[in-house]
Amino acid sequence: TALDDRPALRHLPADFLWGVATSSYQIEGAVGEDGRTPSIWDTFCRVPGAVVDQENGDVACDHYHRMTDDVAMIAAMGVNTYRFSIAWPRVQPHGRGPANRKGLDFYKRLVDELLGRGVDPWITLYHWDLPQELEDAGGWPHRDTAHRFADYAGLVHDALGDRVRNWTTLNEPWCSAYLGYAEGMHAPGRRDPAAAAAATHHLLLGHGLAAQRLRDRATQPLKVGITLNLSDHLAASDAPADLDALRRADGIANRLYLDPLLRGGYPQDVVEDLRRSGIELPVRDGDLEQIAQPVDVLGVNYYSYNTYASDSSADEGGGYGTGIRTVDRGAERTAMGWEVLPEGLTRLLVRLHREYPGTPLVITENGAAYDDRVADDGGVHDAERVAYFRSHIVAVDEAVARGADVRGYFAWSLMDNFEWAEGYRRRFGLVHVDYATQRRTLKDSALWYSRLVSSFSGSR
Ligand code: GBH
Repeated sequence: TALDDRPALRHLPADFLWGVATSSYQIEGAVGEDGRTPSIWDTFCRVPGAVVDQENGDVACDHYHRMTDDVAMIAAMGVNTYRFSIAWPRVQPHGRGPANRKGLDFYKRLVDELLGRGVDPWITLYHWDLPQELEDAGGWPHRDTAHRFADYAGLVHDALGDRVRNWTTLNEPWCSAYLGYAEGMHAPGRRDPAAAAAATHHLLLGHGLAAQRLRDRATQPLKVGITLNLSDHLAASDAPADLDALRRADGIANRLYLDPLLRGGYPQDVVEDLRRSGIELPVRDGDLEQIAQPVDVLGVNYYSYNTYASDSSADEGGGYGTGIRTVDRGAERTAMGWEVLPEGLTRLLVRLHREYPGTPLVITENGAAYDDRVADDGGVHDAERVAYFRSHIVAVDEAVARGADVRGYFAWSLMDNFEWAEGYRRRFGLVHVDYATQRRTLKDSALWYSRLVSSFSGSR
């Protein structure tokens, strides 16, 4: 059957990590319980028109109350690692000052459940749910937030550092900065390109400060990294204007983050592009060294890539630069409208290996949304998602064949959840969630992935 159609993965190492991923606001619910305060997403969801159908994360997958069963489900799938994020407003409700013991207790129990079932926890400290009080004080465009983030990282480490080895500081700082502060599509919903640039620098500084804090406190060998949303985009033609559109988009979305982290400084061409629009990155002495301290792993989130053409009438909203148009390649699209282009993942990983050598890579997210329904036979027959995962995992194997140092793969997502501005209508899960009853149903993709990872034995 199609469920047994598993690819031969000849190049992945024997100790390759197979995981599933989630994030706090997207699954937990229980937003007012045990001392949690509102995050910028709780606030943003109340803004009319911000989220499809005015939905919010108040209940989400009710994971806060169903954690034990959810961990049993993860373990039953046979994966060896689980990536989740900590809700900052749960564990440090005012964004500064004392920890909230009840909030930390939830994550201690989660970690214990995982370890007890042989699943390694992979913690993300920040997946977009900034305490609202810190946004009120200026948010990421404000330098102090970077220091608050480092303190918060230390506080989480004090509670979990004896048992958790894998630490990711930030998830997708481009999304926090540009979708949140320039395009207004994500919380806090601001539309100010200068604020987005300042947020970028303070997110990266916060990463550097937090990474150092974790290492200073470590009582066991830790792996510290950051996760970026990355895509190796293409130009529509070799015409200089199209190549320049590609350069600018690649600069804002990829190199503005990769270069300071892995090469010690911001890309000069992007700095000049920003300067031309009157924007200066708020860099102070010592910041670049703080940001550039070595990371043990670079997390890569990949969904698709774009092909860009220059078009003075087009405005992508500023998140990739202006005067740039996205070209339709005619490929199959997911329910998000993103084209299914697995070869882009191979190209991206090989590029990272060549241009930023020496940093091990882990795919921290990859997946697809489709309009799933529970069928009459009780199953969810998501053949397109199986095909998506299959082709992208083969693309990773191919990248390793070409020299990329890829150590693991996390499917996005464990289960259907709150898909940010898209609300609940977009389903990324391996597991289907019926929100009326909170009933979980393994989709065919979960069964397929489970068989793949359970039978995997690598080549080396
Ligand atoms: C991730 O963000 C988030 O980390 C996660 O919480 C979310 O649920 C998941 O993805 C699904 O949306 O250039 O063609 O790839 C997604 C970040 C960045 C992905 C912009 C799509 C543009 C389309 N997104 N990207 S493409």
